[in-house]
Amino acid sequence: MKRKILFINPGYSLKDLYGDLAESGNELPPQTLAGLAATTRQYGYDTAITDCAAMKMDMPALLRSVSSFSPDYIGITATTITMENAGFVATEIKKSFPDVKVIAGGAHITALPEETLERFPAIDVGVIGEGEETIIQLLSCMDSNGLIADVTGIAFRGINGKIVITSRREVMSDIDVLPLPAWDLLPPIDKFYRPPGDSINRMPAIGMVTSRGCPGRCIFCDKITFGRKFRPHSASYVLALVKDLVDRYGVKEIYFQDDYFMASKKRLIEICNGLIEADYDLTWTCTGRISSSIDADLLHLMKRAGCWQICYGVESGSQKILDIIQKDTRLDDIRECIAKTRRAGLSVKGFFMLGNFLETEGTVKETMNFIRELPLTDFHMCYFVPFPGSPAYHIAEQYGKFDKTWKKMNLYSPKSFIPHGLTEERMKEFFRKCYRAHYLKPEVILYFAKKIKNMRVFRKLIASLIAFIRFSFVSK
Ligand code: B12
Repeated sequence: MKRKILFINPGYSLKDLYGDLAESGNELPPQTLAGLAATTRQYGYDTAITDCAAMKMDMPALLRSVSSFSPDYIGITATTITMENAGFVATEIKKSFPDVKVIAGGAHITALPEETLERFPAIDVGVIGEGEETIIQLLSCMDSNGLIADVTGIAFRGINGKIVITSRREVMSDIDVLPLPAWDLLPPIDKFYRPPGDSINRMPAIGMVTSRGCPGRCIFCDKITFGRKFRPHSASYVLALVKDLVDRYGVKEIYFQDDYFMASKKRLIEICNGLIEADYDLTWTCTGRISSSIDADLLHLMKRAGCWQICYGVESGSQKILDIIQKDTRLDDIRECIAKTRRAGLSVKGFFMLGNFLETEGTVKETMNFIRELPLTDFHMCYFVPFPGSPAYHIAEQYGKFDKTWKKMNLYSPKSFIPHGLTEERMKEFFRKCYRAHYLKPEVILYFAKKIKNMRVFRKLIASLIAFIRFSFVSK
């Protein structure tokens, strides 16, 4: 009989993830689980996904869904901030279904496998790093009651309860061998997912990554899952991914959320040419990295291919901060790249971080001035958090007060890291001022007013606006 695996995206509250900005927060189809599920299905496992986050499922509903599918294995995904919840889900499932093997993976367990297994005895096995090859080797080993110590890339409890960590699995050299994500196992994309109103113009929409690894040296980024070598899907694979989403799910907009979507100019040109040729009713946005390789021809081609916005990681308006976080960019390069992108007729969203190492009132003021100066159409700021797995995690105590409690590692609340010389209150105040510096610019208000083309966009923007007002002027 076919063995069964149920993947779970544990629930979490948007309030926990996005704080006072929860109303403008988003829920996107989890590519992580759709990808892993496609792999286990390809290897003959009866596979299902329960996305508690999207379906707003409580524990009794989740336990009912486990009971009705009756899996042999449970696979749970978690980042640091969702780990407590994932551990709770594992614990409750184990209480009701003690024979089910619980496997967990993701950014958090990859960074802290030992601590996580010690804290949550209900997790039988932790998968470290890239998951597709490991889960197949692990399941086939467990199917035949083999020795899981022979499986590379896992953490588990040995005979005396001591945590054993096997050797790290090499990352895949060719990720094109992976099957297309099993989006069909998720709840319907157009009904259950809530993309960010400001970053998505049309529905149904999806966010996804098309590459792994990033050569950047930024110390705030957790890169221990995929490493620093850029390993992209080929342009033809990406075009197949897009075709599948357009043809089978009616997707009208895609947000390419790769760490470095534009890293290969050759691949990007091929993707754009493929999209122009296919002539879908599709628009898209992507992440970019400030670089001199971005030229007007490329930007115009992207626009012709349906791109309407590029999101750049600006991070700070202080060169001193950019240097300490190893962003490898200069303020003038940022100015030039953003101006070039706007000249090509594309919108630009700037991502910023507050409370970096060496941050002072002076550097925050530089950032605020930079926000006012740059011709950004959209803006996003979060607090700097030294996540496990990032280089910053190991040195944060030198630069400020660092609370390593997992649940506090939230990018929208300054509870985890406060640089020397600043306080939580001052950080919150600056945070609100930065948001105001952008969203109260007349040209930005006009930009958003022009976006109101239908009731859905209107409702989403109003909800975001109320959240913004409450957050900028009312909340403390
Ligand atoms: C896109 C993205 C988002 C999107 C998610 C959209 C979506 N479709 O779900 C949004 C914007 C919503 C988001 C939110 C957040 N994100 Co985010 N996000 C990413 C990003 C760029 C890609 C994630 C992705 O889809 N990767 C592709 C999949 C295939 O990779 P993966 O998830 O790592 O899964 C692989 C392995 O980890 C493993 N695996 C994972 N789960 C499991 C489970 C099992 C059972 C097994 C066997 C294996 C396994 O196998 C998978 C395949 O190889 C990553 C950085 C990156 N490059 O991965 C950051 C990243 C995951 N995010 C991060 C963070 C911090 C957050 C937030 C906490 C931010 C916040 N609000 O405070 C939230 C948390 C959301 C959550 N539910 O956990 C950090 C996590 C660091 C950490 N130690 O926790 C990362 C690593 C960024 C970074 N470099 O620092 N994020």
